[in-house]
Amino acid sequence: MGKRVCIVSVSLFLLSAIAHVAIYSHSGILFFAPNSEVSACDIVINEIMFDPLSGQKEWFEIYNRTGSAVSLNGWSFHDRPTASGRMKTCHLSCTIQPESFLCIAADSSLLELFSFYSSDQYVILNQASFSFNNDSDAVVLCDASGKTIDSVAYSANWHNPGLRDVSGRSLERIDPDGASNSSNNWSTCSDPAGGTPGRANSLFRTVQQTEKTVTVSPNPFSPDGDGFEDVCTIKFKLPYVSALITARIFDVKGRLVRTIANVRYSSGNGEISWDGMDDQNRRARIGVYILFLEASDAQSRQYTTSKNAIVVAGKL
Ligand SMILES: [Ca+2]
Ligand SMILES: [Ca+2]
Repeated sequence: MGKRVCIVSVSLFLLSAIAHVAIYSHSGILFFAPNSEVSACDIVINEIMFDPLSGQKEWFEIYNRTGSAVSLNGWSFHDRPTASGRMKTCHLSCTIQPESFLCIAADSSLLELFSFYSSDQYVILNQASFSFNNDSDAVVLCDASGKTIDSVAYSANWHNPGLRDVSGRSLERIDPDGASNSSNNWSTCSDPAGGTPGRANSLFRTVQQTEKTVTVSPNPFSPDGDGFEDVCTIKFKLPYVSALITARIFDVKGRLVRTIANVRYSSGNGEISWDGMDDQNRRARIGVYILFLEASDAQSRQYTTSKNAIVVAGKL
């Protein structure tokens, strides 16, 4: 039985390599999808971790913009060639699912930091030559014929200028349909984990928000620990890709009750919550409070504020 599985695997590999078909399984059934000609930017470079934390290695993520699985057998990627034309090339042998993300990692260290729903979301190459420079470099993705499908020549300057330390944070593409090499289409991942390998980017958006909205729900809320409406969620949509958020709760006399976010880096569409406790970890009294939210965008150098009333309710 094991031998038959092995022969079938080898046959499938050869078939996929020779005929450039994508072979993928769904619910235990094998599908064969011919790789109709893959055009430039059908597959895009979507996220790059070029300056990982110590003990971690580089990775990058690609996104399949098409509705078909694409075999990457025979594909390769390389970094920026030196003046003498030398470059580090790594070869691929895998498949990317339709409208899906695939993280290509130098080694398995990222599995210590990031979780994946499925092994379809990443490939571990274990190729010693896989690394990218921290100041600037390029990621060039080529198909089996050597045609460039996408390339990004990034710079560390593409990170959000409002952040002091960006090591361990990836650069994320904001819109997969947007330009590959526009610094406006890239910025620092806002996910607390520092990256979003194998899934949609924290900064992903296709349409730029033009108006600011802040909603509080439930409002009133009753933080009495009975499991019902104990926490209120503050959702904000800002006209920025990302922002530094400060959110404070004041009582009606203007006294600071609680700082719930202090210059926290966030995507422009984000949320924070208040559990009804004050900064001394005491439960806030029943009454009306004011949420004062400040958001600054270092990239556009814009700043906005909003005020919302929040009512803490409870049994008298
Ligand atoms: Ca590096
Ligand atoms: Ca991602």
